Formats: sequence, C-alpha cells, structure tokens
Amino acid sequence: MALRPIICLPDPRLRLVSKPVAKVDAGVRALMDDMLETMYDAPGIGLAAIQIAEPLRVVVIDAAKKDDPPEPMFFINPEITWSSEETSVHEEGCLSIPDYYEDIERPAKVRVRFLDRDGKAREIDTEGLLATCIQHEIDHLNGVLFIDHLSRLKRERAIKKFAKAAKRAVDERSGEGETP
Ligand code: GNR
Ligand code: NI
Repeated sequence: MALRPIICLPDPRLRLVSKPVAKVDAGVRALMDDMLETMYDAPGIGLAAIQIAEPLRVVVIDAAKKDDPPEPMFFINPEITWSSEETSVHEEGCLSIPDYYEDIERPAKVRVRFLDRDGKAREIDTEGLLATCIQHEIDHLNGVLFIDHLSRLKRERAIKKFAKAAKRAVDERSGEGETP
C-alpha cells in the first residue's frame, strides 16, 4: 500500500471522464488499497481514482460513524439505477477543493449498481451520508465537482479563490514575491 498525492483544483485532470474498468484484477485491487490509505490519511470519507490522477471508474468510501469500527466500501464502475424524488441537503467538502464547504441538495436515496472488490456485480440502496457521498464520487468519475451544483456566482467565487491560491504557490516557488 502507498500514500498517493491528491490533485486539487484548478488541475484540469479533475474534469476528465474516467474510463470503465475492464477487468477487476490485482492491479485494480492495489489501486483501491492505495486509495483507501490515501483517503484515511487525508482524512476523508470517500475518494475517486481521478483524485490520485488515475482516470478509472473506481471509488472507495468509508462513511462509518466516528466511533464505530471502520467500514471500507469499494465500488467499481458504479452506476445510479434509481434516485428518490425526495431530496436532502448536506454540507459537502472535497479533498480536491481544500477548506471549502457548502450545502448541496441531492436525491436523498439512490440505488447503485457496481462491481465489488472481487468483480462480483452488486446493487445496493443507500440513504443519508452514504447516498450523498456516492453521488459526490460518481460525479468525480464524470468530471463533475460539488461546486458545479452551486449557483454560478458561488461557483465562480470558489474557482477564483483556488486559481489565486495556485498562482501564489507558483509565484512563491519562482521567487517572484507576493501577489496582492
Ligand atoms: O471527505 C469527504 N467528505 C464529504 C462530505 C460530504 C459530502 C461528500 C464528501 S466526499 C469528501 C472526500 C472527497 O473529496 N471525495 O471525493
Ligand atoms: Ni470530492
């Protein structure tokens, strides 16, 4: 297992549409192990492979409550097969958009079809934090970020903030001093 760097906004790779996994083999399981380790270290409750620069349709989630035992879940080629009319609002954050949090409205319940770690086809019904998180992760597989669900004004403000932070980091590395 290895810790892998998480890519952040404005990295254009976050906008890629990830490719389906053709075969669940040892390479895919090794990728999922790296993802889980990277997610726990961050710490976060979910991670899509593109966040460690692998454009594959692979997601790991652990949405267990804080004092409960860990509950790692692995989703390969996940697809939403049903969403509830009922919606819920949850405060979301993203490891690729550090220190930015907003309330997002999504379907409250979703049914998800996917391959598990052993390559077995499964379908589960989700609700609560797990439903929110799996929708956030499937968005990543399609190059969509949670800020895309905000009003245009809020989204542009968030993107601008990260563009400035990235420019500052580049300027500091090349010794050009502060930007106002
Ligand atoms: O750690 C995370 N927390 C979170 C909280 C609310 C809704 C979604 C998430 S996922 C996020 C980790 C992440 O960026 N996954 O892509
Ligand atoms: Ni995210």
